[in-house]
Amino acid sequence: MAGDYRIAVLASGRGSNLQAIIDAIAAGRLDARVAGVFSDRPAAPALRRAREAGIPGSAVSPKDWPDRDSWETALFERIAAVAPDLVVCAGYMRLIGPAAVAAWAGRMINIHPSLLPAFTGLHTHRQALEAGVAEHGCSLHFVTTELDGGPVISQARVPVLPGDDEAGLAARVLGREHPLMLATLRLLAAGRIRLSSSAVMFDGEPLPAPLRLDSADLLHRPDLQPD
Ligand code: NHR
Ligand code: GAR
Repeated sequence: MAGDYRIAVLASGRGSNLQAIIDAIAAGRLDARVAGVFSDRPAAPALRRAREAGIPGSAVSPKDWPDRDSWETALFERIAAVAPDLVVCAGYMRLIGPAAVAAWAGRMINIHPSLLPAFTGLHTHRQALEAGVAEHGCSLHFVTTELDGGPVISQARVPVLPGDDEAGLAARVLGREHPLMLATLRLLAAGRIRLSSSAVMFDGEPLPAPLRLDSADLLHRPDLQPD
């Protein structure tokens, strides 16, 4: 039955990844529904995008709560109330604490703008330019307590070109984030990707290397490519 797979999106800002998900579902390119959008920032454009799409949106601001734990508990209670199959962190900018990580283990993913394990944390495009790498990109990984350290599901690569600045490189990466997100969500919604104790399982086998997005919409196993 169409749209049974329920996705909750956590976003702090712009929400272009959220928009890509909303648009793909509306166009019949992803068999799922966005059950709710959640933010730590009431002014996040992601919440406006949710509203415009008729999706329930909810802001839980840390400053309205006495401490970090009570705030995060309230946020994840709201998320749990929409009964998601998957929580997608898409530009969510706060570290998620161990209780929420444990409660959603194997059911929470994050998109990160680097080829993990390279360049964790913030300002990844600046980090890539300063390191002088020839390739950069984005990764989707399961969220664990280790920041940007959870098992990587899939990646897309872009070249770093002469004359690139942070904004230009970020835009090139973002152009691959959206198809990577959609292709990966399709596999998750179809039940083809799971997290075992610590390995990513793909079609029942441990994934030896992240899936790779090599064309507009196709994920490949790099270990099975000629390359
Ligand atoms: N939480 C856990 N437990 N594990 C991860 O891998 C997470 C996570 C929460 C968010 C996204 C991440 C990224 O992809 C992410 C991954 C925020 C910071 C950060 O330092 C770093 C990485 C990421 C998200 N945040 C500051 C903090 O003190 C606040 C920064 C700010 O408010 O501007 O939480 O890059
Ligand atoms: C994306 O580039 C995402 O990879 C990055 O923030 C941007 C959000 O864009 N995530 C992080 O840096 C996580 N710390 P969006 O709000 O338009 O989807």
